[in-house]
Amino acid sequence: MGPAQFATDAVASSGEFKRQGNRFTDRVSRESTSAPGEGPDEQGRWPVEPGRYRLVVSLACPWAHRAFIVRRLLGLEDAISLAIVDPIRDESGWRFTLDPGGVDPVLGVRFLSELYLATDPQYEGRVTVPAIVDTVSGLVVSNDYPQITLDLSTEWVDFHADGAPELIPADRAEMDQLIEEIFTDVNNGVYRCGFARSQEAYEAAYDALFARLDVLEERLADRDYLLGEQLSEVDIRLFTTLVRFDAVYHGHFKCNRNKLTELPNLWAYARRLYQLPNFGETVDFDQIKRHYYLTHTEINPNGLVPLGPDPSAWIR
Ligand SMILES: N[C@@H](CCC(=O)N[C@@H](CS)C(=O)NCC(=O)O)C(=O)O
Repeated sequence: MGPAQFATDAVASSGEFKRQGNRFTDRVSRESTSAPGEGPDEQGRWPVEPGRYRLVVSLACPWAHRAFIVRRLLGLEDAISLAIVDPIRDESGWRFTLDPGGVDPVLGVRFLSELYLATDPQYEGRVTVPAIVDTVSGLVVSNDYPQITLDLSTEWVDFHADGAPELIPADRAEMDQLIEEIFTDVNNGVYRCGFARSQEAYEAAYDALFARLDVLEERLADRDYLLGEQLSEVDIRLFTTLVRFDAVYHGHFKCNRNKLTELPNLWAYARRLYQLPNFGETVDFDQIKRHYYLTHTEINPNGLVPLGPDPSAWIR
């Protein structure tokens, strides 16, 4: 897929934050016509091969956190390996400084940008996680985070653990609508608050965020999960924003009409998810807070990282 539809982040004249598109939109797909070890077919489909691909995440990043959770829930740890970048980006971007010698042991690089530039030497956008990387060629297959998690469910089904949850319902319409609303107003909404460059843009994002949270609060009055009694992909997408809400978004991004803990159904729901196997263990509040408060120096110039809130509330 060429860069035609790719655009970098922008601030509209209204001061509104516009997120960049995803540059690498190939997929690992059961429909690939490529043989094992080969690159993508003409439609950008790479062959499904356990042990071949590496998922690069930051534990701080809500978009990467989705993939980290889904990979574990589906039991794909042996099929798709995992690289974790340092939560602090410096001028070189995401770094493999948590690994011995500062080098990813499989991909042999120090910076995620090396892989992006090997794949597209003209790349000028932000170098983002999550990314799926081919360990054979060292090329980036995808940084298309919404598709990455869906594909872990649908394309890797032969490698799912016994009893793995079915995260995508047969009829997707209701889930897809929720995904869209939650992306716009909540997942990306918190960023639109935090990165707004005008009072009007901030207020519009804030109003949309809390209006949506009010709707979700009501929806969760009579159900355990967003679609009813069964966990699905959209729960994971909401969870990774909710778990960061009081620790980061409430203060750092000025999303402060309420704390999550003041919205009783959402708070009970978020804790219910946190306490499921493979959810709470994936949450690293220390990396989350250090990433946001130390990386966005324009909105937290003194670089102090707050000590609270007390994370033990999540397991009560
Ligand atoms: N690929 C998406 C979502 C992923 C994303 O934004 N990840 C963040 C971390 S939460 C990132 O990698 N940022 C790198 C940067 O801003 O330089 C995007 O570009 O907006």
